[in-house]
Amino acid sequence: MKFLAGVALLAPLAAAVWPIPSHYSHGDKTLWISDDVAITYQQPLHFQQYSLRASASAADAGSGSQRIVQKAVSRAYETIFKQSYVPWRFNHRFSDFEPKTTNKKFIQSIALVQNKTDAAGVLKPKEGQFDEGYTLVVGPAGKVTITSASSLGLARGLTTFTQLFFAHSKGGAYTKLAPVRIDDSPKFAHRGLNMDVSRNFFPIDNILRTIDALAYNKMNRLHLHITDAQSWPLEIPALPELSAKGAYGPGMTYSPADVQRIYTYGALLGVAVVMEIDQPGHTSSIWHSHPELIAAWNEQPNWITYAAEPPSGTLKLNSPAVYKFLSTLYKDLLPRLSPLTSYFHTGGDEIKYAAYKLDDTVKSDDPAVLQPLLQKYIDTVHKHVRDAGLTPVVWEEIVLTYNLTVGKDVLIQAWQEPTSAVAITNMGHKALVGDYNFWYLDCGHGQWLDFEPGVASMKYYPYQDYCAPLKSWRQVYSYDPLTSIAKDKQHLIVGGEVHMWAEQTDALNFDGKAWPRAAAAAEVLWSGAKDPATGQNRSQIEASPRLADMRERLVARGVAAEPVQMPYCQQDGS
Ligand code: CP6
Repeated sequence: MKFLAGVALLAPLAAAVWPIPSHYSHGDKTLWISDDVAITYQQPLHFQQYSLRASASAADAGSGSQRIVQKAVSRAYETIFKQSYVPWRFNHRFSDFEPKTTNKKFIQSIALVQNKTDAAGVLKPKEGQFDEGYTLVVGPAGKVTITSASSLGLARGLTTFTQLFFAHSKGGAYTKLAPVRIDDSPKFAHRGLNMDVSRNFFPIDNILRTIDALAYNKMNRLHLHITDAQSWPLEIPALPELSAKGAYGPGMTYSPADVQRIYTYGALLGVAVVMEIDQPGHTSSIWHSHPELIAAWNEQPNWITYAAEPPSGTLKLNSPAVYKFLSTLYKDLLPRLSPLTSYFHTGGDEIKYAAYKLDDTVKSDDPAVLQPLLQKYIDTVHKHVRDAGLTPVVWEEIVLTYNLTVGKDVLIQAWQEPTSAVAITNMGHKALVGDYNFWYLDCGHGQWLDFEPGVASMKYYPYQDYCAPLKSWRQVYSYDPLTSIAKDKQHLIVGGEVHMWAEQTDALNFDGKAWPRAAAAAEVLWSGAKDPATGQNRSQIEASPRLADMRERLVARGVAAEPVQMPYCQQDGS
């Protein structure tokens, strides 16, 4: 380490604890860990004992809290012993950095101590409801204690614990950091990734792997943008024609069992799924099964007058048939989601008023005519959402562009400029941030086609990549969700999301586009953008080798994350 004296103290030994804990101190002693180390899990009303290895084959059973902790322990076992993270990629190639294998001292025990009983909805966390903070102590004699007020906090602590360990070239796993003391808690409650699975189809395993990677980065929300203009992959048993005709093809749909599997997998990892049905715009895919519900369908060549992207098409705004459709849709879908999440996203972005001039139930593009119709629409949809016990999430245009009124419980998702989050919080609303200039991970991968309104053929998709250039991990990392937010409004910034719109993303390139850049956002959201010691944005020089290390750990768990830098940078003998 030749760059910064202050960094040099920490960097050579600090394993990739990512995101960086609030308080982290450690020594330089070696401790080994055996896979039969005893684990105890203690809550006010529960006591359980097993070993790390036994956790891997334990049944998924018990209370929500027990299932969460059981899953976290078996993941820790898999991570430390099965994913063979190799330290020599990131250590001096000529030094004997590995500890001797004689006279091994072992971790003696792991105590998971939960000092409060989880609230009843442990599988459906909501902002402010669960304390994900934890304390992790590795004592000098090898006694490990992780303490938290919640099962999710213990899971976060176990995730950190795995990042202290390396696989040894002669077998076994060790840490060189003992003793350790970490006190850690998240800065923001909502730490998410928006995954668009409509523009391209993503098989389930891709979604589950993404949830796993999110949890490993202590992110806790997967926003599933599951329908849009181009395809409707979501199976609705009460409306089977929707996906039968609106999906890209057979086998490119999500069945109720698939949805259940995704939600359950997320809930047990502390990643609440926030499904979005975008509406009333971005609904052209409904036309294939219900043409009578859609206005301004695929208006060519002037699609740009009617929609943000082709094909144009929007749900009619003053149609009893649309309201009946919405009721059938939500009565089928929402009760299946509500046991496993607290949120449902009702979309609302990028409406073009001109589309309603072609809507036979409206025949107007006058905002004064449209505003009350939009208000009735959103009130109806939000009533369905609340009746199912869920909290609505909407895009910023609902309050900033169409001037609609929504409840103060609603999360308003900003995406345009820091000024959006400022305006939302000044209205007293809760906001999620994710400015496209920083947190749109799809940007900069597009081809630059000249904008040609006359191009009707979808074979030459006229998508303009107007958010180029690509956002580097440094750009993502440099974004502070509290930018320009007044002190007395900062509590309304509930968190944020990075976005992966999928016009040019599918299962083959998703991992490399998402990771490790989403990890950069994860650290901002968990640890805060500012270094408390300086009040300035965190050092990218400090973060770089740590993120490079985290990237190796993501690769070890099957995520095809892009490299941060060359191994040479950490092997150059300096
Ligand atoms: N799709 C939907 C999109 C976008 C949005 N909503 C989008 C807009 C601008 C940029 C990138 C993506 N593709 N449904 C905006 C929330 Cl630069």
